[in-house]
Amino acid sequence: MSNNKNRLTTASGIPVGDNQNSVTAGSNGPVLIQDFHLLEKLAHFNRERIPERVVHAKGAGAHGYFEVTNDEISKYTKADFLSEAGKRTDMFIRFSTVAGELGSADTVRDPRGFAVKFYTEEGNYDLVGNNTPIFFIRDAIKFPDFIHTQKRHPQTHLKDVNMVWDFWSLSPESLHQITYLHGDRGLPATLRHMNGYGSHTYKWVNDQGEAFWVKYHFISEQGVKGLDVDLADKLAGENPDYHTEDLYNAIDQGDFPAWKLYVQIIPYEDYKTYKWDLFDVTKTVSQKDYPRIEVGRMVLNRNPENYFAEVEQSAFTPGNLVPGIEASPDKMLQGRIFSYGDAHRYRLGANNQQIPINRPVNEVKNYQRDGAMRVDGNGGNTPVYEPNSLNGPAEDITSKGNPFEVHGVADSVAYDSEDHYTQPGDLYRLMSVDERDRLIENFVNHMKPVESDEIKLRQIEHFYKADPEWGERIAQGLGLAVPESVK
Ligand code: HDE
Repeated sequence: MSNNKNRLTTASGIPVGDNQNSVTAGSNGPVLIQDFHLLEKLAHFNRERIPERVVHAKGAGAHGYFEVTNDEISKYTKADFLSEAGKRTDMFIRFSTVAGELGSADTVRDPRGFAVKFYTEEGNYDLVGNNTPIFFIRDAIKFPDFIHTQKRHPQTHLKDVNMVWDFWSLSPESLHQITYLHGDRGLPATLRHMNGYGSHTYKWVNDQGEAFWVKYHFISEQGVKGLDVDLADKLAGENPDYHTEDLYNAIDQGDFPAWKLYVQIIPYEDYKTYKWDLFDVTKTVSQKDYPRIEVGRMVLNRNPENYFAEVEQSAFTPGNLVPGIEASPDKMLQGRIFSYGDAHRYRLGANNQQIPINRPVNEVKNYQRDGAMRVDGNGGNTPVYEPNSLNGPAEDITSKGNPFEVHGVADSVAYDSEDHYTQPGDLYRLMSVDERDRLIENFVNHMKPVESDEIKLRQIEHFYKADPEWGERIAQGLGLAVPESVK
């Protein structure tokens, strides 16, 4: 047997004799079907692509660690990885754009995914957020429709601003997020110069069973910087992977990006009386009412070895909630808890959590068996049912979720508040003069190609209701007048 340790093999480990020439009958003869190496290479090549994410398809990832910096946090949650200052947990993050396909440009105006997987000793905790603290809609039932408007027109297969603005002008709850989106933060200079947010309100539960509502803020230590619109357009053509390259090079050169994690802690009972619906993800919660408390620091210090293995195959779900962290009744969060696991089973298979990047650091013990790509020994000869008298893994009552009261009748109901204007108006008025000028210009340029004046006027009404100056300036930019009916 050859002692050549670097010899080429087939996927079954069989040494390959010739990787340059197919086996043929005579030098000019037909290729022989027995050339198994040729068949395997071509057949595997045809199967290299897996379904791309239906949203957030283009992304960049990095490994790092999270270190708790505040001992006080364990007052609010029993989550083990947050139990004491100095405790470090490995993590993996994937940044992404939302609407573009896998090969699309980085420097486009779009929210950025900010998906963090904490490999805690009590299983993986996934905090799957964005670089904006809010979202366009507040009920999961509208998500497929919304994303259809962000993708390609069914006939032309082109991006279509008519769909985008028709949907947004008919969904006034989107006004807050589209204002973020058309401001400086909608086009980050790099993935390192943007914040991350959990967006939803989540629930923390401490050792005494006391519950609190929380909002997560990852604040960039690099600062927050927008990208000049003209430069962004240029980069989208010249270097569509500009953000991906920047993140990789920064880490490769030891310039490790870092974020401080803060939370807003909201007393449980406040959900009944607070001026805004804590479970409406189109609204923020004022830091004057609930100041941010520091939790820890996230540092990205290692690039993936292999993009497909670690970034493309990474699977995050808001359903991965470790003891001490729970969902709130936010309809969007509830919908997401189903959707992500379903997306992973479709994209990566029933055993996607066994793919190394998704595997927890603690031991998995359950009665799930079989399924495609079962590569963890499938539980060996251990019991396959529970309860059992064979000392198989059993539930741990201390990990039970925190009970909470529910009331009302089962029905499809709209949110109580239809105030979609106060918070966007406040955001507009908070902006500096030149930020506001850029915002108006971005909106006008985006809306100009819309064919229907009816859509434009409908949207202008929303701007006007948030701030009359805002509405007037957009109308002027579009060569229209604010409808008298709204004045
Ligand atoms: Fe997502 N979202 N989303 N989303 N989302 C997905 O899951 C979904 C929403 C976000 O890097 C998908 O694995 C629904 C809000 C990120 O792998 C899918 C709703 C926020 C990523 C999905 C939302 C996000 C996704 C597609 C409305 C910020 C990329 C592929 C209820 C708080 C994660 C996948 C990664 C990916 C569903 C809205 C962020 C289709 C149903 C709000 C960062 O399951």
